[in-house]
Amino acid sequence: MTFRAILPKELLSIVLVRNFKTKMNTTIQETPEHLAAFENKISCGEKIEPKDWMPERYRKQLIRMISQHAHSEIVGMLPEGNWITRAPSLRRKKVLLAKVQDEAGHGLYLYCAAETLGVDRRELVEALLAGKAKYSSIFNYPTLSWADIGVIGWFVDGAAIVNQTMLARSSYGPYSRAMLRICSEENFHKKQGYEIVATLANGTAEQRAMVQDAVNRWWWQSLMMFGPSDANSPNSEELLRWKVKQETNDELRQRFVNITVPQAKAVNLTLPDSDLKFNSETGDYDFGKINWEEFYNVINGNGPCNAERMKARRLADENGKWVREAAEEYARKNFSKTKNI
Ligand code: BYC
Repeated sequence: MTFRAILPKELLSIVLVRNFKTKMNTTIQETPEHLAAFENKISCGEKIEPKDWMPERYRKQLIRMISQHAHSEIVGMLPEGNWITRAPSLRRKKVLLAKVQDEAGHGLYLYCAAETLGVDRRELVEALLAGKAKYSSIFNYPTLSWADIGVIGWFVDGAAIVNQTMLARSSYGPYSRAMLRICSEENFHKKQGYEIVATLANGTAEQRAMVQDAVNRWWWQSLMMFGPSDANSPNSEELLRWKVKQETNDELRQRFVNITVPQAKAVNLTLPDSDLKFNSETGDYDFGKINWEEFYNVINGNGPCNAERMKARRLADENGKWVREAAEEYARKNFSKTKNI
């Protein structure tokens, strides 16, 4: 069997692109003039593109953030992928399969966006597998019932949309453009989740209890997705100055709460926060205290599913080794043939 026959076309082209990509950001010494021109471009709302000069710190911040985002998409396939075989109907199974596949696509765009900064995808993946790179805290919790799949779409994809709509205006061109497509797909994901939730909320007493339980287990963890409070966010100042982020962690978290409270009311579900109430002065919903100890525990590798997630990714990497080797060999042979023409 030829290699072309066993590899999906998309995977093959990704492997080929990866192997022949050249490093784009040649290092030019940073001078006050360079920095001033760069910051001026950003303040005029122009995008920074891969071949433009950028401070080393900007490049590092973007690699950190984009790669963590890519890892989150890939690790994020695990809690939902776990339910593909157990979805309650063929329709639900097809929709979930498509959603999980979309997340893989998001991971691939994001690794490509990170590669435009001159880093190799393999280095990034190895940092994840070695436990050195972070990914979103939310994926370290278990999916205990079918209702969790609905609530993940509603809360987790909903939170991601709030965050990523802001990132679609990011100053770095490849990241902002990747976000445009990702956000449109996330919108479908959120709608499929909310539809599952609404169906269960209007179902039997047992189904209502199941979905309320899922809401109770995912609410606070979804608020943590936006990161630490502004006072404790070491990266925010720099990212905001360079317009990688355009709004703070707390501002985005508040927007998510404001959007989600009426949606919960519409399906008669209760959000598990006795301090949640509308503040007519600010026009926001005030909410209770987040358990930051739990958050730091999870991002430091000690959440309920961190070990399980990393084990699954390491196994997938090991099982995919022969595919990568075959793809690289195919690319090498094909490239030397092209050179001989
Ligand atoms: N989880 O200074 P801060 C999806 C880390 S996936 C883990 O505020 P920053 C989906 C942070 O990295 C979408 N770590 O950082 C997929 C930093 O550590 P380092 C995921 C977190 O960068 C499948 C430290 O805490 N979205 O939608 O200014 C199925 C201090 O934080 C978290 C993204 O990745 C966290 N929640 O802001 C369904 C969005 N929060 O690196 C759905 C892209 C913070 O200094 N990323 N940390 O060691 C961002 O927008 C920002 O990086 C963050 C953090 C808001 C996450």
